[in-house]
Amino acid sequence: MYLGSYTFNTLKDIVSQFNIQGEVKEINAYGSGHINDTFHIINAKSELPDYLLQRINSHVFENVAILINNIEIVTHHIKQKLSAWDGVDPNQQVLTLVRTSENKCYYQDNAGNYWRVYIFLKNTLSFDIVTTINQAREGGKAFGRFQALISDLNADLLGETIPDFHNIEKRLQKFKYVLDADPVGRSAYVAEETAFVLKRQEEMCSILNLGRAGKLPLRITHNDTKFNNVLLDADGKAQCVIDLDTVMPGYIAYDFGDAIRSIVNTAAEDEADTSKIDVNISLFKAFAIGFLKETANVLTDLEIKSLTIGTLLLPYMIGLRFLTDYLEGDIYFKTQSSDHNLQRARAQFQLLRKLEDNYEDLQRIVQTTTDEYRLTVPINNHL
Ligand code: ADP
Ligand code: GN1
Ligand code: MG
Repeated sequence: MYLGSYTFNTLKDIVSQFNIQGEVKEINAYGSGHINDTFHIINAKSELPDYLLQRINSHVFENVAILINNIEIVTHHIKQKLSAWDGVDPNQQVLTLVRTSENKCYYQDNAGNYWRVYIFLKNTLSFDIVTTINQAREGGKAFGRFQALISDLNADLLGETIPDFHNIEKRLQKFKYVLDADPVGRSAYVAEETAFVLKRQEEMCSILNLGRAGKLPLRITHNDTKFNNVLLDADGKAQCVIDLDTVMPGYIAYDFGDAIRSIVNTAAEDEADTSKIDVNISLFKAFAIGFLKETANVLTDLEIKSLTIGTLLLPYMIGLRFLTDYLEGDIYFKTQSSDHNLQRARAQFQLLRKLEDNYEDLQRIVQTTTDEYRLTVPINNHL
């Protein structure tokens, strides 16, 4: 078993700080996230739960107390609502944090690392690439339902776990600063990408500007709606939205756009051969159907219009973040090679070009799907 820089015994000691049931049998590194380190803790007693141990990246998340508090508020709110639904087991559909013997939901080790433990949801899978219409629809349903369930939660209750996370103006400022400072001598390699970024910079601020003008409501959003942050059950149905570290105030277009970025791409997020990258319109439609069935009656008309803008903004923003990290010397995202972040940025910008080519079609699909659900689904049908 590969445990990175940790040994089985170190991890077992950390797990023992939490109120877990049973006995640790095996520990395996798990998942393909770019930020945290994740381990699957297998219970010697198979009738008892397995656990998911995570080292929270405190370089990225500077205030772990706020982060954990946000997760507690959101998971509690959703569980309470789901407990009123027939045939739903809230503990299977929402993450459950395990407390430490000191009654906290995280543990800080002697080296200063922060750890948390969730109950592991057995017989679930997450996917980095979407291959079927069913997966896309279930992804839409999962993120749409997540939004509908928290739409009545007061955004003031939650803190910002990463300040200005989706503030594109600040992201652009930082990019320009790093490009100019050129700390690791890579600026010369990004002329084409820089021109691409600068050409679109004004239009990419439209959601931020609409929000500032009070035209888009600030909601609680997930802010990391990559498809691999949904767990599907053994029948391929959406079971649970995970990776709640960035749940904080935001605009709904961010969640729609980030999910679309990861779902409609015919290639991997970091595809080196950009000719393989295209937009799968059938997957877009399926995601929109799943998402809007849950949210058409929750979102305002302008929010609905903003969704397609979000499908352009999010690949732009994450491409810009990858590019900035490349210029900074790969200090934020986990990378597998020295030009991995540049390759990721190029792939996201290519996806954006393809989304731009299809923009009118995407807008039409969002609007017609919304109109259909506004006619057929009663308001607050499952809230
Ligand atoms: P990261 O921030 O690194 O992306 P995630 O919280 O998304 O970390 O977890 C990494 C992977 O672990 C997920 O893609 C998923 O496959 C798996 N995972 C996360 N939470 C659970 C859970 N409660 N039960 C089962 N698997 C999980
Ligand atoms: C990171 O943790 P993970 O892999 O789900 C990142 C997201 C990016 C994503 C790109 C906290 O998400 O913002 O969109 O990588 N998370 C953070 O794959 O920065
Ligand atoms: Mg994740």
